[in-house]
This record gives sequence, C-alpha cells and structure tokens, in this order.
Amino acid sequence: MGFKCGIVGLPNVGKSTLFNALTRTAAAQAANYPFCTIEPNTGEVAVPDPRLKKISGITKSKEIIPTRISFVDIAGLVRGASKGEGLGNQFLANIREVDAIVHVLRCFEDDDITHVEGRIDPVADAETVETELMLSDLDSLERRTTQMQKRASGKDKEAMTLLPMMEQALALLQEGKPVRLLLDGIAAEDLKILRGLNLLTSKPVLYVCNVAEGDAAEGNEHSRAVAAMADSQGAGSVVISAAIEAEVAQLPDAEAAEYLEAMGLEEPGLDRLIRAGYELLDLITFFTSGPKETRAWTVYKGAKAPQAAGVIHTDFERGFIRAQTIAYEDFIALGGEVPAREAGKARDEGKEYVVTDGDVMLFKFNT
Ligand SMILES: Nc1nc2c(ncn2[C@@H]2O[C@H](COP(=O)(O)OP(=O)(O)OP(=O)(O)O)[C@@H](O)[C@H]2O)c(=O)[nH]1
Ligand SMILES: [Mg+2]
Repeated sequence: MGFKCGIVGLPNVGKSTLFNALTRTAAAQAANYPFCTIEPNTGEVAVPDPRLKKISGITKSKEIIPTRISFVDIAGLVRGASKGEGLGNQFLANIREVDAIVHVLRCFEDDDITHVEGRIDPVADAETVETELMLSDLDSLERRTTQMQKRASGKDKEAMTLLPMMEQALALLQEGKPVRLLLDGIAAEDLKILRGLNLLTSKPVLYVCNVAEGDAAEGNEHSRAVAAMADSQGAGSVVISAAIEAEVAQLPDAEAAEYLEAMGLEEPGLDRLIRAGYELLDLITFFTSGPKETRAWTVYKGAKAPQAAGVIHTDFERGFIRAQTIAYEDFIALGGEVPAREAGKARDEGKEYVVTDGDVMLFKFNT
C-alpha cells in the first residue's frame, strides 16, 4: 500500500529542504531560486512509534520494523497555476496523485532568500495556493457535472449516484470554499464517491510553518496566524525549522539529541510531522510480534481484520479464519501473549472485527 503526502506550497519556501531532511538524503535539489524543483521527488519515511520498542522488549525480537509512508516533493505553485502559469497544470497533476497535502508556508524572515511575492505573509500565501487548487477543481468539476447531468436525466444509474455529491462539491467551490469541508461527518459511501472524484481540495491538509532556527521551539507571530487559520478550517498545523531539520538529519543520533536539546526541542520536528501526516491520512497501526521481528503495519481507520491480514500477505486475506487480538495496553501491562491469554485478554476476532490502533495481532488462515 502506498500512502502519499504531497509537499506543496509557493516556490522557494523550503519544500525540498524539508523533503531532504525527512528522507535523510540529498535526493532533491534545494537552492535559492524559484522553480528549483520541476520533477517531483518521492521518498519513503519510517513512522516513529515508541510502542514498537515496548512490545519487542517483551517478545525479545531480533528486529524492529516500523511502518512507512511516502512523501512527494512537488514543484512550487504560483498565482495563475490553474491557468497554466509556471507549468501549473503539470504541477497540479502531480498533486492529484497524492492522498494528503502537506502545505509548507514560509514563516521565516531572511532578506537573502527570494520570496516570489516579495513579502512574508503565510496566511496570504496559503490563500494564493488554495485559490489555485480551488480554481482547478472548479474547472474540472464544472465540465464533468454538465456531462453527468445529461446522463442522469437519461436515468443513467452511475450518474444518478455520483451527481448529488458532485453538485454539493461544485456549490462549495462556487462559494470559494474547499471541498474538504464536506469531509466532516461524511458517510462511508459518500466518502468513497468523493475520493473517486479526485479533487485537489478534498484532500486533507496539514500546514507546516517553516520558521527561523530561533523560533523552532515557540513559533512566531506568523506561525500563530497560520495556526488560527488552520483551526478555523479544521486543518492541522505544525511549526518546524527546515534549516534545523536539515542539520539534524545529517548528524549521528547522539549528536542530534544534543543539538536538539540546545535548541530547546524534545524531538526532531520531523517526527511530529510524520506522525501528523499519518493521522492526516486517517491511518492506524497494528502490530505483529515474535522472536524474529516486531513489526508495525498500516491500515485505513475502519479496516476489518481480513484487510489487515491482507496487508501482510494477500494469501492471509483470502484464507482468513480468525485473528487473535490483544490490545496494546493489555499486552504491555500483562507482559505478553501467554499471560494475556491466561487473563482472557487475547480475543479471537472474526471477519467483521474492526481493527483498533495498537492491536497486537496473530492471524490464523488457510492457504
Ligand atoms: N533562512 C532559511 N532559509 C531556508 C529555510 N528553509 C529553506 N531555506 C532556503 O530557501 C531556499 C529554497 O529552499 P528549497 O527547499 O529549494 O525551496 P522549495 O520550496 O523546494 O523551492 P522550489 O522547488 O523552487 O519550489 C534555499 O536556499 C534554502 O536553503 C529556513 O528555514 N531558513
Ligand atoms: Mg523544491
């Protein structure tokens, strides 16, 4: 399964710097000129999860394997992108392929680094980019809705199912609002339809405030303005200094910890960002553990036990019989599988079981 977060924003705001830090590589070129990035860069990142160590402490696993998500570093968008400005159409197509958007906003002052609008105003920058995404959605949806209305009036079944959701989305866009607003409390079938429309503004968004080194711990007036905006939209925001993260990513672990402490930070901002990205994608983790390895696996919230089995191996899903399931807290508190079973905390779950975050699972299957 590939869960992808796209790194989006105006040109020259630090997207590639952040991407390189995330992936601990120099795969993306980062330099002080707009449109440094043209082709997207993709990298996989381990999702940090302290529970892995706790579980493997009990099962004495030889190896710990975290779960992973992907980040895609995309070219900068400028005003007019939806009309093709600055290769906008190509870049918007790159955004269409991701599952969630990490929107980087420049919140640092530095006269040496070019800002395409010549001023630091992250809330206005966010609006500029969001407007392009909305215009692009409006364009594509208007065309599709007209066709769909024709088909629906001819009593086409598919069209009649899709049309109500398309019309709701279109109405929002026409008011200048992102389609994301429909996600709150949406029914499962509608969510499927909405995801199928593959609109840019229906993807969940996390704002990343890229601040100067000195502001990494507390944020600054710009990042506070972004946090207020994010709150009002039901979006998330994190404060990160891409410059610090780039530095830390190069250091051996012990030195990195010292450096972070000197900056007043408890953990790399990237860990917070990766976890936030994971939540943004609506993902949860379940574990498998034995002497060989303790491993974290990813499923969408709401996944049932056979789907979880299928993440490990497609045969596991096809031949699924049941899953011995122990809640993470029970597994740790009772000291592993055997004591949990004796305490009646190892449940035998069937095909309809909805996986809970932290479940330690053992699948029984037929091949
Ligand atoms: N002072 C300062 N400079 C930064 C920071 N983050 C990035 N930069 C600099 O800003 C310039 C642009 O960074 P990139 O990471 O290439 O920006 P980008 O958003 O990928 O740019 P495009 O690919 O052109 O859209 C580089 O010279 C970076 O070194 C930061 O936190 N502080
Ligand atoms: Mg770049």
